[in-house]
Amino acid sequence: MRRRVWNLVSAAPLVIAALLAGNSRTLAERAEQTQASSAEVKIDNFSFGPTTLTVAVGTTVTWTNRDDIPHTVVSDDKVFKSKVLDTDEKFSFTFTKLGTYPYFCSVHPKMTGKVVVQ
Ligand SMILES: [Cu+2]
Repeated sequence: MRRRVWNLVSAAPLVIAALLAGNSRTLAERAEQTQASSAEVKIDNFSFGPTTLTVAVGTTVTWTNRDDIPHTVVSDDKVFKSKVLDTDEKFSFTFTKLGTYPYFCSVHPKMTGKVVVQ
């Protein structure tokens, strides 16, 4: 009987450590979600990279034109539309609804990409 009590007491630090570990993982996950609230697409060499970007609801996506040629970012469904972006200019849009958002460059319609909001 006395031995059983001692086992419980000696196990307590392990339980506390496990709880602390659980808490710190929760914090790490929260930090990850915070980081996921923005994402980047680079426009270079007549293409969007990544071509398909998957983000969480509420994410702000920023496109940056790294090409030496002007491009635009225009949603197929007219959900968003940038002005003509010169070299190093940016365009941002915040995705607040689930869905798949195909887009293209209106100057070069063969340039296409897609944002998937999960
Ligand atoms: Cu273009």
